[in-house]
Amino acid sequence: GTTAHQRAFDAAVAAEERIEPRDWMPDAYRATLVRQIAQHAHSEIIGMQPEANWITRAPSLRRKAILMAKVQDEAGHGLYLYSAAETLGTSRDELLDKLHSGRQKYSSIFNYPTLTWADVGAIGWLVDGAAITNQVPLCRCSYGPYARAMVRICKEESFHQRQGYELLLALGKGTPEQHAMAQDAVNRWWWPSLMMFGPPDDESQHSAQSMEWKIKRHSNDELRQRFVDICVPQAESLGLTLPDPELRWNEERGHYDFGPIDWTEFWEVLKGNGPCNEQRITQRRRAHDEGAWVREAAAAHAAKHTGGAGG
Ligand code: FAQ
Repeated sequence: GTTAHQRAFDAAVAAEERIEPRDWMPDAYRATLVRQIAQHAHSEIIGMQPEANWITRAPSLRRKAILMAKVQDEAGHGLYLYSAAETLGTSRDELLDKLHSGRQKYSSIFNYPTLTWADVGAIGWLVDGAAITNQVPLCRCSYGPYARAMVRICKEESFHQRQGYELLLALGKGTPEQHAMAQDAVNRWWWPSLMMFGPPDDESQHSAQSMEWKIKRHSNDELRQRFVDICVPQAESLGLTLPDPELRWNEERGHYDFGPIDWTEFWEVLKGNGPCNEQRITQRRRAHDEGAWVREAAAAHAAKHTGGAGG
Protein backbone atom coordinates (compact mmCIF):
# COMPACT_ATOMS: atom_id res chain seq x y z
CA GLY A 1 0.00 0.00 0.00
CA THR A 2 0.97 3.64 -0.30
CA THR A 3 2.78 4.91 2.77
CA ALA A 4 1.97 8.16 4.56
CA HIS A 5 5.35 9.45 3.36
CA GLN A 6 4.52 8.70 -0.25
CA ARG A 7 1.10 10.35 0.10
CA ALA A 8 2.64 13.50 1.60
CA PHE A 9 5.20 13.62 -1.20
CA ASP A 10 2.56 13.16 -3.91
CA ALA A 11 0.39 15.86 -2.34
CA ALA A 12 3.32 18.31 -2.16
CA VAL A 13 4.18 17.73 -5.82
CA ALA A 14 0.52 18.08 -6.84
CA ALA A 15 0.23 21.35 -4.89
CA GLU A 16 3.33 22.78 -6.61
CA GLU A 17 5.19 22.86 -3.29
CA ARG A 18 8.94 22.43 -3.30
CA ILE A 19 10.57 19.23 -2.08
CA GLU A 20 13.50 20.15 0.18
CA PRO A 21 16.60 18.11 1.14
CA ARG A 22 15.28 16.97 4.53
CA ASP A 23 11.88 15.92 3.16
CA TRP A 24 11.10 12.29 2.49
CA MET A 25 11.25 11.45 -1.22
CA PRO A 26 11.05 8.22 -3.22
CA ASP A 27 14.44 6.64 -3.92
CA ALA A 28 13.83 6.78 -7.67
CA TYR A 29 13.05 10.53 -7.49
CA ARG A 30 16.33 11.10 -5.67
CA ALA A 31 18.24 8.95 -8.17
CA THR A 32 16.72 10.77 -11.15
CA LEU A 33 17.64 14.15 -9.70
CA VAL A 34 21.20 13.06 -8.98
CA ARG A 35 21.47 11.75 -12.55
CA GLN A 36 20.12 14.92 -14.17
CA ILE A 37 21.80 17.47 -11.89
CA ALA A 38 25.16 15.69 -12.09
CA GLN A 39 24.92 15.49 -15.88
CA HIS A 40 24.07 19.16 -15.92
CA ALA A 41 27.00 20.08 -13.63
CA HIS A 42 29.43 17.99 -15.69
CA SER A 43 28.19 19.75 -18.85
CA GLU A 44 29.00 23.14 -17.40
CA ILE A 45 32.53 22.08 -16.48
CA ILE A 46 33.29 20.18 -19.70
CA GLY A 47 31.56 23.02 -21.59
CA MET A 48 34.36 25.37 -20.54
CA GLN A 49 36.80 23.57 -22.85
CA PRO A 50 35.51 24.38 -26.35
CA GLU A 51 35.38 28.10 -25.64
CA ALA A 52 38.55 28.24 -23.52
CA ASN A 53 40.24 27.11 -26.74
CA TRP A 54 39.75 30.68 -28.04
CA ILE A 55 40.63 32.81 -24.99
CA THR A 56 44.25 33.26 -26.05
CA ARG A 57 43.21 34.09 -29.61
CA ALA A 58 40.23 36.42 -29.01
CA PRO A 59 40.47 39.24 -31.58
CA SER A 60 40.43 42.14 -29.08
CA LEU A 61 40.88 42.89 -25.39
CA ARG A 62 37.13 43.50 -25.11
CA ARG A 63 36.27 40.12 -26.65
CA LYS A 64 38.86 38.39 -24.45
CA ALA A 65 37.49 39.95 -21.25
CA ILE A 66 33.93 38.96 -22.18
CA LEU A 67 34.91 35.40 -23.05
CA MET A 68 36.92 34.96 -19.85
CA ALA A 69 33.94 36.16 -17.82
CA LYS A 70 31.64 33.74 -19.62
CA VAL A 71 33.90 30.72 -19.12
CA GLN A 72 34.30 31.67 -15.47
CA ASP A 73 30.49 31.83 -15.10
CA GLU A 74 30.32 28.27 -16.39
CA ALA A 75 32.69 27.10 -13.64
CA GLY A 76 30.37 28.84 -11.17
CA HIS A 77 27.30 27.12 -12.63
CA GLY A 78 29.03 23.76 -12.28
CA LEU A 79 29.73 24.52 -8.62
CA TYR A 80 26.14 25.55 -7.78
CA LEU A 81 24.92 22.40 -9.48
CA TYR A 82 27.37 20.09 -7.68
CA SER A 83 26.20 21.70 -4.43
CA ALA A 84 22.56 21.05 -5.38
CA ALA A 85 23.44 17.39 -6.10
CA GLU A 86 25.23 17.13 -2.74
CA THR A 87 21.99 18.02 -0.92
CA LEU A 88 20.70 14.66 -2.20
CA GLY A 89 23.36 12.78 -0.26
CA THR A 90 26.07 12.24 -2.87
CA SER A 91 29.56 13.66 -2.56
CA ARG A 92 31.33 15.71 -5.19
CA ASP A 93 34.19 13.19 -5.27
CA GLU A 94 31.75 10.45 -6.15
CA LEU A 95 30.19 12.50 -8.95
CA LEU A 96 33.54 13.48 -10.42
CA ASP A 97 34.70 9.89 -10.22
CA LYS A 98 31.62 8.82 -12.21
CA LEU A 99 32.29 11.48 -14.84
CA HIS A 100 35.94 10.52 -15.16
CA SER A 101 35.14 6.82 -15.49
CA GLY A 102 32.34 7.39 -18.01
CA ARG A 103 29.52 6.26 -15.69
CA GLN A 104 27.79 9.66 -15.83
CA LYS A 105 27.20 11.68 -18.97
CA TYR A 106 27.66 15.30 -20.00
CA SER A 107 25.89 17.07 -22.85
CA SER A 108 26.56 15.72 -26.34
CA ILE A 109 27.11 19.27 -27.62
CA PHE A 110 30.53 19.66 -26.03
CA ASN A 111 32.00 16.85 -28.12
CA TYR A 112 32.20 19.07 -31.20
CA PRO A 113 35.28 21.16 -32.02
CA THR A 114 35.57 24.97 -32.03
CA LEU A 115 37.37 25.45 -35.35
CA THR A 116 37.12 29.24 -35.77
CA TRP A 117 36.46 32.38 -33.72
CA ALA A 118 32.90 32.43 -35.08
CA ASP A 119 32.25 29.20 -33.16
CA VAL A 120 32.37 31.23 -29.95
CA GLY A 121 29.47 33.27 -31.35
CA ALA A 122 27.56 30.22 -32.54
CA ILE A 123 27.94 28.56 -29.14
CA GLY A 124 26.63 31.66 -27.38
CA TRP A 125 23.71 32.12 -29.72
CA LEU A 126 22.67 28.51 -30.28
CA VAL A 127 24.10 26.44 -27.41
CA ASP A 128 23.31 28.96 -24.69
CA GLY A 129 20.01 29.71 -26.42
CA ALA A 130 19.10 26.01 -26.29
CA ALA A 131 20.29 25.82 -22.69
CA ILE A 132 18.02 28.73 -21.68
CA THR A 133 15.02 27.24 -23.48
CA ASN A 134 15.59 23.98 -21.61
CA GLN A 135 16.42 25.56 -18.26
CA VAL A 136 13.84 28.32 -17.77
CA PRO A 137 11.17 25.68 -17.03
CA LEU A 138 13.62 24.01 -14.62
CA CYS A 139 13.31 27.12 -12.41
CA ARG A 140 9.92 25.54 -11.52
CA CYS A 141 11.38 22.09 -10.86
CA SER A 142 9.81 20.38 -7.85
CA TYR A 143 13.19 19.99 -6.12
CA GLY A 144 13.98 23.27 -4.32
CA PRO A 145 17.80 23.43 -4.47
CA TYR A 146 17.86 22.64 -8.21
CA ALA A 147 15.08 25.12 -9.02
CA ARG A 148 16.81 27.91 -7.07
CA ALA A 149 20.20 27.26 -8.66
CA MET A 150 18.49 27.48 -12.04
CA VAL A 151 17.18 31.02 -11.44
CA ARG A 152 20.62 32.54 -11.21
CA ILE A 153 22.06 30.30 -13.91
CA CYS A 154 19.36 31.37 -16.37
CA LYS A 155 20.09 35.05 -15.78
CA GLU A 156 23.75 34.48 -16.54
CA GLU A 157 22.92 32.30 -19.55
CA SER A 158 20.89 35.18 -20.99
CA PHE A 159 24.00 37.36 -20.93
CA HIS A 160 25.93 34.54 -22.60
CA GLN A 161 23.34 34.19 -25.32
CA ARG A 162 23.39 37.95 -26.02
CA GLN A 163 27.17 37.89 -26.16
CA GLY A 164 27.07 35.21 -28.84
CA TYR A 165 24.35 36.94 -30.80
CA GLU A 166 26.21 40.25 -30.75
CA LEU A 167 29.45 38.55 -31.81
CA LEU A 168 27.72 36.86 -34.75
CA LEU A 169 26.00 40.12 -35.68
CA ALA A 170 29.40 41.85 -35.91
CA LEU A 171 30.73 39.05 -38.14
CA GLY A 172 27.51 38.74 -40.14
CA LYS A 173 27.59 42.45 -40.99
CA GLY A 174 31.38 42.41 -41.47
CA THR A 175 33.55 41.56 -44.46
CA PRO A 176 32.51 38.75 -46.84
CA GLU A 177 35.14 36.53 -45.17
CA GLN A 178 33.71 37.25 -41.72
CA HIS A 179 30.18 36.59 -42.93
CA ALA A 180 31.30 33.27 -44.44
CA MET A 181 33.03 32.29 -41.20
CA ALA A 182 29.85 33.06 -39.21
CA GLN A 183 27.69 31.09 -41.65
CA ASP A 184 30.04 28.11 -41.52
CA ALA A 185 29.91 28.08 -37.71
CA VAL A 186 26.10 28.21 -37.70
CA ASN A 187 25.99 25.40 -40.28
CA ARG A 188 28.08 23.18 -38.02
CA TRP A 189 26.38 24.01 -34.67
CA TRP A 190 22.71 24.02 -35.72
CA TRP A 191 21.96 20.31 -35.77
CA PRO A 192 24.01 19.41 -32.68
CA SER A 193 22.14 22.21 -30.82
CA LEU A 194 18.80 20.58 -31.65
CA MET A 195 20.17 17.32 -30.23
CA MET A 196 20.81 18.99 -26.86
CA PHE A 197 17.11 18.59 -26.03
CA GLY A 198 17.51 14.82 -25.95
CA PRO A 199 15.96 12.00 -27.97
CA PRO A 200 12.49 12.29 -29.52
CA ASP A 201 9.65 11.88 -27.02
CA ASP A 202 8.84 8.31 -28.04
CA GLU A 203 12.46 7.30 -27.31
CA SER A 204 12.92 9.35 -24.15
CA GLN A 205 13.01 6.78 -21.37
CA HIS A 206 12.84 9.24 -18.47
CA SER A 207 10.48 11.98 -19.70
CA ALA A 208 7.10 10.61 -18.61
CA GLN A 209 8.19 9.90 -15.02
CA SER A 210 10.20 13.12 -14.73
CA MET A 211 7.19 15.12 -15.90
CA GLU A 212 4.94 13.36 -13.44
CA TRP A 213 7.34 14.33 -10.67
CA LYS A 214 7.47 17.90 -12.06
CA ILE A 215 11.22 17.74 -12.49
CA LYS A 216 10.76 18.29 -16.23
CA ARG A 217 7.88 20.56 -17.20
CA HIS A 218 7.89 19.99 -20.97
CA SER A 219 8.89 17.14 -23.21
CA ASN A 220 12.11 17.10 -25.23
CA ASP A 221 10.26 17.63 -28.52
CA GLU A 222 8.17 20.52 -27.13
CA LEU A 223 11.28 22.39 -26.05
CA ARG A 224 13.10 21.61 -29.29
CA GLN A 225 10.17 23.07 -31.27
CA ARG A 226 10.13 26.16 -29.05
CA PHE A 227 13.84 26.66 -29.73
CA VAL A 228 13.45 26.32 -33.52
CA ASP A 229 10.61 28.88 -33.45
CA ILE A 230 12.81 31.35 -31.54
CA CYS A 231 15.85 30.87 -33.79
CA VAL A 232 14.33 31.33 -37.24
CA PRO A 233 13.57 35.08 -36.92
CA GLN A 234 16.85 35.63 -35.06
CA ALA A 235 18.80 34.04 -37.93
CA GLU A 236 17.01 36.41 -40.31
CA SER A 237 18.05 39.47 -38.34
CA LEU A 238 21.61 38.15 -38.21
CA GLY A 239 21.62 37.88 -42.00
CA LEU A 240 22.47 34.17 -41.69
CA THR A 241 20.64 31.05 -42.81
CA LEU A 242 19.94 27.84 -40.93
CA PRO A 243 21.22 24.71 -42.71
CA ASP A 244 17.84 23.02 -43.18
CA PRO A 245 16.05 23.13 -46.54
CA GLU A 246 12.87 21.79 -44.93
CA LEU A 247 12.55 24.67 -42.48
CA ARG A 248 9.28 26.47 -43.16
CA TRP A 249 6.38 28.08 -41.32
CA ASN A 250 3.40 25.81 -40.84
CA GLU A 251 0.32 28.00 -40.58
CA GLU A 252 -1.86 25.19 -39.30
CA ARG A 253 0.46 24.15 -36.46
CA GLY A 254 1.58 27.69 -35.71
CA HIS A 255 5.20 26.44 -35.65
CA TYR A 256 8.13 25.99 -38.00
CA ASP A 257 8.45 22.55 -39.55
CA PHE A 258 12.00 21.29 -39.68
CA GLY A 259 13.90 18.42 -41.33
CA PRO A 260 14.85 15.09 -39.73
CA ILE A 261 17.56 15.00 -37.08
CA ASP A 262 20.36 12.47 -37.49
CA TRP A 263 19.74 10.43 -34.35
CA THR A 264 22.44 7.94 -35.30
CA GLU A 265 24.96 10.74 -34.88
CA PHE A 266 23.43 11.62 -31.47
CA TRP A 267 23.64 8.06 -30.11
CA GLU A 268 27.19 7.68 -31.46
CA VAL A 269 28.26 10.84 -29.61
CA LEU A 270 26.63 9.48 -26.42
CA LYS A 271 28.55 6.22 -26.84
CA GLY A 272 31.81 8.19 -26.88
CA ASN A 273 32.34 8.30 -30.63
CA GLY A 274 31.90 12.04 -31.25
CA PRO A 275 34.73 14.11 -32.75
CA CYS A 276 36.09 15.32 -29.38
CA ASN A 277 34.86 12.89 -26.68
CA GLU A 278 38.32 11.50 -26.05
CA GLN A 279 39.97 14.91 -25.97
CA ARG A 280 37.39 16.38 -23.57
CA ILE A 281 37.53 13.61 -21.00
CA THR A 282 41.33 13.34 -21.17
CA GLN A 283 41.66 17.08 -20.56
CA ARG A 284 39.13 16.87 -17.69
CA ARG A 285 41.03 14.06 -15.97
CA ARG A 286 44.32 15.91 -16.41
CA ALA A 287 42.86 19.12 -14.92
CA HIS A 288 41.53 17.12 -11.98
CA ASP A 289 44.88 15.44 -11.34
CA GLU A 290 46.74 18.73 -11.63
CA GLY A 291 44.35 20.27 -9.10
CA ALA A 292 44.97 17.59 -6.44
CA TRP A 293 47.41 19.78 -4.51
CA VAL A 294 44.82 22.59 -4.32
CA ARG A 295 42.19 20.26 -2.87
CA GLU A 296 44.71 18.88 -0.36
CA ALA A 297 45.80 22.38 0.67
CA ALA A 298 42.18 23.54 1.04
CA ALA A 299 41.35 20.49 3.18
CA ALA A 300 44.43 21.07 5.37
CA HIS A 301 43.50 24.73 5.76
CA ALA A 302 39.91 23.86 6.67
CA ALA A 303 41.08 21.26 9.22
CA LYS A 304 43.38 23.82 10.85
CA HIS A 305 40.58 26.37 11.16
CA THR A 306 38.06 23.98 12.67
CA GLY A 307 40.33 23.41 15.67
CA GLY A 308 42.60 20.82 14.10
CA ALA A 309 40.21 17.99 14.85
CA GLY A 310 39.24 17.42 11.26
CA GLY A 311 40.99 15.22 8.77
N1 FAQ B 1 23.61 14.77 -24.24
O1 FAQ B 1 15.19 9.94 -21.25
P1 FAQ B 1 15.94 11.10 -21.78
C1 FAQ B 1 24.95 23.85 -20.61
C2 FAQ B 1 20.67 11.04 -22.31
S1 FAQ B 1 23.55 23.22 -21.32
C3 FAQ B 1 23.97 13.70 -23.52
O2 FAQ B 1 15.18 12.05 -22.63
P2 FAQ B 1 16.15 13.06 -19.65
C4 FAQ B 1 25.16 25.36 -20.66
C5 FAQ B 1 19.93 11.06 -20.99
O3 FAQ B 1 20.75 11.54 -19.95
C6 FAQ B 1 23.73 21.43 -21.34
N2 FAQ B 1 23.08 12.81 -23.04
O4 FAQ B 1 16.67 11.85 -20.57
C7 FAQ B 1 26.43 25.71 -21.28
C8 FAQ B 1 19.55 9.61 -20.84
O5 FAQ B 1 20.69 8.84 -20.45
P3 FAQ B 1 20.92 8.37 -18.89
C9 FAQ B 1 23.41 20.78 -20.03
C10 FAQ B 1 21.77 13.04 -23.30
O6 FAQ B 1 17.13 13.22 -18.54
C11 FAQ B 1 26.46 26.33 -22.51
C12 FAQ B 1 19.23 9.22 -22.26
O7 FAQ B 1 19.95 10.11 -23.10
N3 FAQ B 1 22.03 20.99 -19.69
O8 FAQ B 1 25.68 23.08 -20.13
C13 FAQ B 1 21.33 14.14 -24.03
O9 FAQ B 1 14.72 12.90 -19.30
C14 FAQ B 1 27.65 26.68 -23.12
C15 FAQ B 1 17.74 9.24 -22.57
O10 FAQ B 1 17.23 10.59 -22.60
C16 FAQ B 1 21.31 20.07 -19.00
O11 FAQ B 1 21.81 19.03 -18.66
C17 FAQ B 1 22.32 15.02 -24.52
N4 FAQ B 1 21.99 16.10 -25.26
O12 FAQ B 1 16.24 14.34 -20.62
C18 FAQ B 1 27.65 25.44 -20.65
C19 FAQ B 1 19.90 20.45 -18.68
N5 FAQ B 1 19.98 14.08 -24.12
O13 FAQ B 1 21.00 9.63 -18.06
C20 FAQ B 1 28.87 25.78 -21.27
C21 FAQ B 1 19.26 19.52 -17.68
C22 FAQ B 1 19.60 12.96 -23.48
O14 FAQ B 1 19.75 7.51 -18.52
C23 FAQ B 1 28.85 26.40 -22.52
N6 FAQ B 1 18.95 18.24 -18.23
N7 FAQ B 1 20.67 12.33 -22.99
O15 FAQ B 1 22.23 7.64 -18.91
C24 FAQ B 1 17.78 17.94 -18.87
O16 FAQ B 1 16.91 18.78 -19.04
C25 FAQ B 1 17.54 16.52 -19.31
O17 FAQ B 1 18.42 15.68 -18.61
C26 FAQ B 1 17.67 16.28 -20.85
C27 FAQ B 1 17.47 14.79 -21.13
C28 FAQ B 1 16.62 17.10 -21.57
C29 FAQ B 1 19.07 16.69 -21.33
